[in-house]
Parts: sequence; structure tokens; C-alpha cells
Amino acid sequence: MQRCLELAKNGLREAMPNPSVGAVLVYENRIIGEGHTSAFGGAHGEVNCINSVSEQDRHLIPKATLYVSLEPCSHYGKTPPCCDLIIRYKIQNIVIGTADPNEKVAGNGIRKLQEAEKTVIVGVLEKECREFNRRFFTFHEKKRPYVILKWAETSDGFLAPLAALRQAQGDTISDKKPVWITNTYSRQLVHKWRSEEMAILAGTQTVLDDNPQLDVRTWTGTNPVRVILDRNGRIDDSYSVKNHKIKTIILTEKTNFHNLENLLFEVVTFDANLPYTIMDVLYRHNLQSVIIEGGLQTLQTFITANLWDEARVFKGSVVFGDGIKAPQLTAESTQKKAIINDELIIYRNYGQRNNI
Ligand code: AOF
Ligand code: ZN
Repeated sequence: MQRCLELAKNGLREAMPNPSVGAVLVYENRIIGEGHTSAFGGAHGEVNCINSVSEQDRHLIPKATLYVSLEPCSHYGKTPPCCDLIIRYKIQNIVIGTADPNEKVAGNGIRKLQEAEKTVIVGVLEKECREFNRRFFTFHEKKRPYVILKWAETSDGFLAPLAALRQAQGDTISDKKPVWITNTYSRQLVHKWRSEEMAILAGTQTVLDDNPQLDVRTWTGTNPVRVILDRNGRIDDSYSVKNHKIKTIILTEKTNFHNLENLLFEVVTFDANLPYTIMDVLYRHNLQSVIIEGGLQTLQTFITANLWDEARVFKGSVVFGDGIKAPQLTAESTQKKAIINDELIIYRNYGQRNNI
């Protein structure tokens, strides 16, 4: 099962919004086939695993044990049911990491295999299998994307310098850029993180202050869909997030924009449930994860609503002395802290999170 997860790692981002699933066929302690889920819409892990078995080993398939990190599917989606394939190949023993939360499957795959009189073991490395596809599980179980908060704070706890300091940068858009707290390596790491998620979100003030691009330019991989909060339509077409290179959702009450091509507008009535409303829009767009990159108000709103799963916090060595205070994680959410290095702390929120 550990090997299944290793294999699945190779296809995690490409498979999204599908889960990436690893599968291994073992006959008498020898791996005769292995595979993982192809890019979205492509073959499932089980199919790739069976196809990988060499000509001389194919007769062993019915006698081999199939290890798979997620319950084999039982439905017709973009591909036919993996259960049918397993039954057709007469594989007798199946070891499953964890059940599939997708309501189209949700135990039906396991049942189908049992009804076909297979020996089925469920729950091997279950915690690890759920953790690996945590975006997919959160999406189906909580009906919202997996939420990652990210910010950088100075060693004296500030997110940004005082507006007065910013003024010195100038007022034209080309003058606007982020004030860096972290080093170049961390910046590149953030681009890698962006490439791992389906969406990236920023609030109005961050866009107005920093004119960010919110892309993955110092890393390879897919750009996440940009989600911009612009309630009052203050972000005009000259800002980078309004360029047409990347799919962008703008949540706004005002629709009087030009250059609509490639931008996807959502008109949302902002109410007291703001973070839930945002999550609902992302859910409807099938975006299974989002990395929220500020600013203070946006981050704090999600923290207050206890609507986050991970917080990745950089602690730079810079000192601002004054400015905008960094967000504060609330004590009531159950948090686990992992100190990755001097500069980076990752908090996990295992607390009770409200569903939409
Ligand atoms: C598996 N093996 O490798 C994956 C599974 O539209 P489809 O046919 O690609 O089906 C997508 C659903 O199938 C997905 O939402 C999830 O429930 C399951 N994913 N199942 O047996 C796999 N990726
Ligand atoms: Zn399948």
C-alpha cells in the first residue's frame, strides 16, 4: 500500500479533480504490475496497473493480489467501472486503502466485489490514503474545497509595512509590488505550492496594494484558477489579475467590466456568510482546493469562521517595527504544528469545521 501511495504521488495534480490512486499487483511477493491514475479524464490506477503486466506474467493476474489505495469505482464516469475490470480478470484478492467518499461510489465498489465473492480487505494505511487525497476527501465529505492559508510575517509579527512606507513606492500600478519578507527560495516554494492547488484566492486590498500575478512563474506546472474578491469593482483592467493568461473568477456585485474573454465573473451577494459563500462558488466550479494568499482581512475572515485546513506561515528575519499585524490563529481550533525550518511553520486544523 505504501508503494501504491508512492505511485499515486506521480499523478496527484494532473488527476485533479479526480483522486490520484495507486495500484499494485503482487504474485508470490513479486510485483507483476503497477500504475496510478492518469491525467483527468484518463485511465484509473487499476487499469494502468493491469495494462503494465508483461506478456509472460499475464496468466498470473487471477492469482495475484491487487493492492489499491482507494476503493475501485463501480460507476460509469469518464471511464468504465474498475470493479468490472477486476471481475473480468478474475482477480480474487483485493486489498483497499480506504473507501471512496464520492457518492457515486461510496461503498458500492466494495459491495460489488464482495457480491462477486472476492476476498476484500479494507482499511490498510487508511489514514495515509485519506491524507494523500485530502483535497478530494474534504471536497466530497464537507462539500467545500480544501483550504490552505498562506502568509509571511516579519520576526516582529507584521504582515505588511505601514501605508506610509508603501506610499514611498509610488502610486502608479507599475510601482506597485509586494514588499518581500521571505527569501527567494521561499518565493519559489510558494509557486510550487500554487501549482499543487486548483485555485488561488486574494482579497481586494492585496490586489490594489501588491498588483500580484498569482501564477506559478518560477515553477513548472499548472496555474491555479485565480479567485479575486472585488465586491465594489475597484480593481480595474490595468491590474495583472485582469490579464487574459489565466482563468480567473472575480466575485463581485458589479459586472461592468471590459475584456470579458477568459475571465469568468460571478455575481455574489455578500452577506454575513461571506467565507461560506465563497466556498460555495468554488464548490460549484468543482475546485477542490484553494490557497488563500491574503491579505489580513481575507485571512482573518477564514480563521474566524474556522474554515481552513492548513496554515503555512513564513517567519522572516525582517523587522518592520510597525505596520499591519499578521493574522492570529484562534485557540479553539485544534491545531497541529510542524516546524519545517526556521522560516516555515505549517499548522493543521483538525477541529470541527462547519460545512456549507
Ligand atoms: C478508481 N481508480 O484511479 C480513481 C478513481 O469520471 P471517472 O470515470 O474518471 O471517475 C471519477 C471518479 O472515480 C472519482 O470521482 C472517484 O470517485 C473515482 N476515482 N476510482 O477506481 C482511480 N481515480
Ligand atoms: Zn475506477
